[in-house]
Amino acid sequence: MAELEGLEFGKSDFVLLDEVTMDQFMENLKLRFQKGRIYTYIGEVVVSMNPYRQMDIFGKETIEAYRGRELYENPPHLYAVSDAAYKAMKRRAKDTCIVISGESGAGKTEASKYIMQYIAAITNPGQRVEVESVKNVLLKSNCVLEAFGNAKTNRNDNSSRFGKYMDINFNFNGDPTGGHINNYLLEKSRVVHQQQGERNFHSFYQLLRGGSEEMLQSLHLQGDPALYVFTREGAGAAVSSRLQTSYNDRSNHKAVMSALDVIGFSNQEITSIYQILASILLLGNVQFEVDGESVQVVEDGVVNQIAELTATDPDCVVKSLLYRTVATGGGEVIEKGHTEQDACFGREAFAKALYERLFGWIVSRINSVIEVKNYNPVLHGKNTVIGVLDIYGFEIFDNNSFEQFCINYCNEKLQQLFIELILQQEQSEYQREGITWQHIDYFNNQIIVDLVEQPHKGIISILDEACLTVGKVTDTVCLESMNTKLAQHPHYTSRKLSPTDKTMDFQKHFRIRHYAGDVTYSVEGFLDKNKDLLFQDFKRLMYNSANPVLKEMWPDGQLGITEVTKRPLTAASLFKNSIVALVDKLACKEPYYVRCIKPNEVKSPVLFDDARCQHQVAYLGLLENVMVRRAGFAYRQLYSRFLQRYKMTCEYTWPNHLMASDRDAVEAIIRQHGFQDDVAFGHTKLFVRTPRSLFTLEQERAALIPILVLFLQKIWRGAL
Ligand code: AD9
Ligand code: MG
Repeated sequence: MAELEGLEFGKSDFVLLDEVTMDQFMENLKLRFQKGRIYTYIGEVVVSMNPYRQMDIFGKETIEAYRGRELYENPPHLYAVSDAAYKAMKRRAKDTCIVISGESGAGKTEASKYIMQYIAAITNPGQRVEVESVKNVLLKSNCVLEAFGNAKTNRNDNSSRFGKYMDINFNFNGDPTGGHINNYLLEKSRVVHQQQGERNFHSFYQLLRGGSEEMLQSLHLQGDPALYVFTREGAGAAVSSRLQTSYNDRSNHKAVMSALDVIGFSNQEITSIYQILASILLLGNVQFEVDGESVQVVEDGVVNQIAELTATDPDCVVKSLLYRTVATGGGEVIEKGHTEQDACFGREAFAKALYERLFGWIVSRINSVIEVKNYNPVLHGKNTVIGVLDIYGFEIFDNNSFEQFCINYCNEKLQQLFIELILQQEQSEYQREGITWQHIDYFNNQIIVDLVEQPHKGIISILDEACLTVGKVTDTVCLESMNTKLAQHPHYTSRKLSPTDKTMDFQKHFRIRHYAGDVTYSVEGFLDKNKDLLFQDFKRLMYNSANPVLKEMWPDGQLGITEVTKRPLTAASLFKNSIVALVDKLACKEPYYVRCIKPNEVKSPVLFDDARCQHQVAYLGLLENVMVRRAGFAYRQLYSRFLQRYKMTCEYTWPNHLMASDRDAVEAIIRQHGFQDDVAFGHTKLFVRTPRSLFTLEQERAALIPILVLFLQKIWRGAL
């Protein structure tokens, strides 16, 4: 348990509260926030408050103070947990992961960057060039991914619009040898539309405001976001963060260009990235008009520019925008002209897909640079991993759509993992080991996870079914079906089920009672977003581009219309599968948790909004976490393992014991050190309440080892 801070700063570990009540928890959290102490532990879990101001606790000296130290030796900090994850990985060859959770704007992305900086700072003392280069790419990748994957929302000026899980690989020395980034569902609908007060992805404004005149000219752009339909809505939405510098579009453009270069993108690749961005902006300005029976493009000039930027034929671009190739029942292939509505739909789908593929390609390019190369387990030992998860946080907007549904489902899954790992496993282990233990009740959100993902009955299944039904199934029809099938579910409400609720329209809305609060979703656009249809003509157009970079992003464009799979997985199912895989990946690692809390809605560094904070503490299950922890034990180990490590610290067990069992021998060690009140003896394991006892044993062991080595050397030399 962390100490080393005066009591005027409150308790540095919630486990030390006099009584575990919500009032005491909140009092301590508030006091610490007001005193500038943004981190507090619950055992090994870090509760982190967003300070909304620059703190001077991330410098080199602080890093040095935490390097190699135990959790309780310093005041609470992200660095201490990062070090714990690193030590577990290095000493015990364990794969570990750091899971950062909390709602939108709570500070997850900032935390993930500090964690990575810490790991980079404490590794590779020998300054080996290849390791330095891996670290450099890992750090620089943040800047690029934020530019392309983050945007200003009404919750957060730099909101992650994609999920990121980064594995860092280490060699037996504990130095990073590579890494891998997994990205999850980018919110691509933002490319074509933003809510009031929000912006498109940063990358567009960075290019328009930061690109040199020469660059913009070559891209057929003018440096004003108000000129482009896709950036017009967000053009006036100033990013008013207190950390002004990090949101300066112009300087960020420079930083991204230089990061791309450092990571190893070639000039041609960098040019292609910006050509694609420009093409998307220009696509937004393509207009259609109805001319008699057919639909035409209003202005050829823009289309010619798009063709030039994508290295394609202008006629083919026009054709893809106005026609679609379809296979008839008889196997005949024909071209069918779009209606104006279809043309607009196609153009938007194309713009979104261009951006999504560009983003995916950037991630895979970064991965190809940092993937572990020439790895030989026999030569290099076990390759261990630390994973860092920074994903979009739970969000509620005025208008919540398919994207919020996916994001919030993902947060339900992560909460479920937390419950499984921290609360459930802990309790069941005590039961299994026969340790006296008082059961703690907590809300298990599995019921909400099921509501979303259960086969046949869950919302995703109902959506998929509607998407696969031939004929015109509308969003409203799908909503009807959900309302009927889910009428009994305690976490689902339709307007019909709650007829007095005027905030819901029965043709449009449904509500889910999430673990973190009630969210009303507008079903409009759900089916289209779930189907995620992109006409094959666009894919073929891009595959036939003379630009090899672009061609590489569209391998499926080589398929003929009759070869295209008729029923690809829907967006929701793909997302579900990727999140299930993520959870599996996390579940097999030793987890460390950072639980982020947003102090207020107005980005103030001084305001502690009691109600908002208490709500977060409640739904994150932090109080239950303290209870479980307090009733519980910080450390546990199999008797045989414990004995092996510490037998040298006790005269009755060194070099071998004569007792009936390992358990008895461990008891002898514990008694000799006077720790009997701090432990409990399970069936197969020893449970230690506070880490301090363990720390004493570790210190004794460390002091004895040199004496032992000397002793053994003498034996070998025959001196004894
Ligand atoms: V979202 O789910 O991606 O929308 P995050 O990632 O939880 O969200 P983020 O880390 O982006 O939130 O933090 C939001 C803002 O809070 C940052 O842009 C900073 O202005 C501010 N912040 C967060 N953490 C810190 C910090 N440790 N020091 C200073 C911070 N400012
Ligand atoms: Mg974020």
